[in-house]
Amino acid sequence: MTNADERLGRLRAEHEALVTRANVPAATGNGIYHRWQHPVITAAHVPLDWRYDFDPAANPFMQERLGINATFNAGAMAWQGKYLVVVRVEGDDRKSFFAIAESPNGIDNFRFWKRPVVLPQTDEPDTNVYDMRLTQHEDGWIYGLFCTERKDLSLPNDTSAATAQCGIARTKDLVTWERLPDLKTNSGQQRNVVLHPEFVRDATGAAQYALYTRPQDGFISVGGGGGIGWGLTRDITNPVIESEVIVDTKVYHTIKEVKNGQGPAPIKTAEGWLHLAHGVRNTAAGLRYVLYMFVTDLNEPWRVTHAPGGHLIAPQGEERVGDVSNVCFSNGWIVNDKDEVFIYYASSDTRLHVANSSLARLVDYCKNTPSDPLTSAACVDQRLDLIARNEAWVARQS
Ligand code: M1P
Repeated sequence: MTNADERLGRLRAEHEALVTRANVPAATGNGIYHRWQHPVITAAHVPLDWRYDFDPAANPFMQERLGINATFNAGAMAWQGKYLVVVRVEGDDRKSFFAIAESPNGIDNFRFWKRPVVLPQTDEPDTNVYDMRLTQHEDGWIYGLFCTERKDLSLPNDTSAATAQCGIARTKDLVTWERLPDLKTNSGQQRNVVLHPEFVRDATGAAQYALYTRPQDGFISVGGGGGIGWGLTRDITNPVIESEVIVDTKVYHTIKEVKNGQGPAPIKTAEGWLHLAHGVRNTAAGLRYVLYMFVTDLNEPWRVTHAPGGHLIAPQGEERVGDVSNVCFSNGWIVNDKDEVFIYYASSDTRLHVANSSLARLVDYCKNTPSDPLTSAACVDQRLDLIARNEAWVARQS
């Protein structure tokens, strides 16, 4: 046996141990959701044959030839009895691509399919693609909407100048993807675009596809734009949104002061559409991304009916550190047949985690968490009210 063979044997054993490691519930949660101790997918979960040349003649030191830097921001859906995520896999070369991994229980044993997703190109090739949102649409297709990023050719001397737009692909089997034209809107930049799962009818009863958007002026800064938008298009094979209304705006001195964006496609419940989103504020240490929820009306999904104040999930402990520190981001969640909800969130643009909850818990959270009263004095009033009600409850027990 060569040194290369021996090293490959060790790599394989370590990889298998990692992929099959049981996850462990974290300490008592907040009653809303439960965190788990281990990330569900890390760069080390990526199959060895995507990274190493196994032939000792070609790779005598068994070096990693195509390294993986990070695995994060995953779309998600239930598929053939499995929990499936379409992960943003980022190579050491900074280019992201999509790859599907599945788990029997949603919390551990995630294993990548044999090959990454082969995404067809449009006439204008993508430089980078990321953050796919999966939507099982009532038209029968599974759509993947993602960010396609290209060099901003209007600024040839600025090597950081980029434009972000919404790319669209669809599939029936998650193996073969059909690429559709990129979404056209009146905004120079778009990220975090998500397809609503149902048609919305116009006054004549004609079906329209509905999309959550995030109009923005610059590549990083949303500028005067921003907020989670809502737009309609009749033809998804020629997707054009003429006008967007803002569903959920950014607000001064809140968790979404600088920008926000829709997470996964919303979940339909009897109480309305449940939305998960990210909110961003600035700090001396840079941007801080947290997750929050809101509910929109069943018949008018662009109208917010409940907006619990503050964040649902914020980066904690080791989650706070990574390539882009202090970030929680989610573009995928799954509801199983027991109405349990699995929220796949990434930390610091580095690895993927799960938090599990249930529809009943999340609806309760959205309906009964007070909204942000926007001033310190009003926040104190909220707490005084809670304390007074608790004192009255304790008194009634004695
Ligand atoms: O780096 C944090 C996140 O930044 C972007 O999100 P947004 O468009 O809301 O600023 C995205 O690039 C996302 O992938 C990334 O996690």
